[in-house]
Amino acid sequence: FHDARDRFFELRFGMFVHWGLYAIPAWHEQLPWRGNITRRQYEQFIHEFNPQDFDPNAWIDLAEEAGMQYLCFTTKHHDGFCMWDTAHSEYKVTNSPYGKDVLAMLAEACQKRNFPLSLYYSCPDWHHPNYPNQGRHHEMFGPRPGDEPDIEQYYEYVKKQVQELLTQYGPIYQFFWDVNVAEYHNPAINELVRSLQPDILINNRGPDKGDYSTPERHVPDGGYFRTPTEACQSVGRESWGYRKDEDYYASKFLMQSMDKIMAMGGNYLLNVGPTEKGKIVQENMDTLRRIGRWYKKV
Ligand code: FUL
Repeated sequence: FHDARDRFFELRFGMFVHWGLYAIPAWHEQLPWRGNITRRQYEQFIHEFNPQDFDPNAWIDLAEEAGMQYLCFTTKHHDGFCMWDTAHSEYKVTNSPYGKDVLAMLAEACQKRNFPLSLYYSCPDWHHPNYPNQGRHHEMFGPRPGDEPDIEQYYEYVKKQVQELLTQYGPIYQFFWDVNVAEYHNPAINELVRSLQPDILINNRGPDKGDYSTPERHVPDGGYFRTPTEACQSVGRESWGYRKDEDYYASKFLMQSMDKIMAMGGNYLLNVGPTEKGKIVQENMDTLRRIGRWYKKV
């Protein structure tokens, strides 16, 4: 009996990429919540997004040099901005000056190179009028004029987007939900995901339980993981998106955390945040290459 999802035990090391409008202010991917800016002001960054240096092959080259075996991309972060040409929102990359579907470009490059692609998708959505803005990350957001908080309506939007993401971009390795608000359980959505791509793996942050757990910036002190686990960690201390004054970890720190996670049976998803131009900065490239030289030896 063969289960394609057993790939999880072979693809042990992946590249996480947080990329969106937040690369422009270059402070934190949760700027509208953590920073001193209104959602309305933040949304204006769509008119500046023009990543002329974006080259998906350069990202995959670097991932391969680092020994990484797959790439997980933020299709939509909490800001609600869609990095693909969705038919269900105007707040999307194809309405920016860049105008191109960056997910399509990335998916095409991954497919050509046989490099598995995973999709990150945030349940919280600070742009969509139906998202209730409740729970973690939303303490200071009330509804805006015109908002109609309605989780059922919002989930209809999510389903339509899932349908696009899983039918128009080729085979997807994993669906990385981010932080669903616990009371909005909805098993039908993961069922939809599985019906569209039966071989997909789904993480445990979605509207229903998934296939694997996702400890974040955390290395347990000994023991081993009792269920399939993919730990995630960013190269910087402060942000997952690109940050101008980021305090980057030493490669040694990252190697040690990766080494421990893997010894406990976990996979390791290491994050970089490309700049507003679409480039991964030199310092991160050096770190990833150093990790690659070490990882390929051990
Ligand atoms: C968290 C998010 O809130 C962060 O912004 C980031 O995306 C991280 C990987 O997951 O829960």
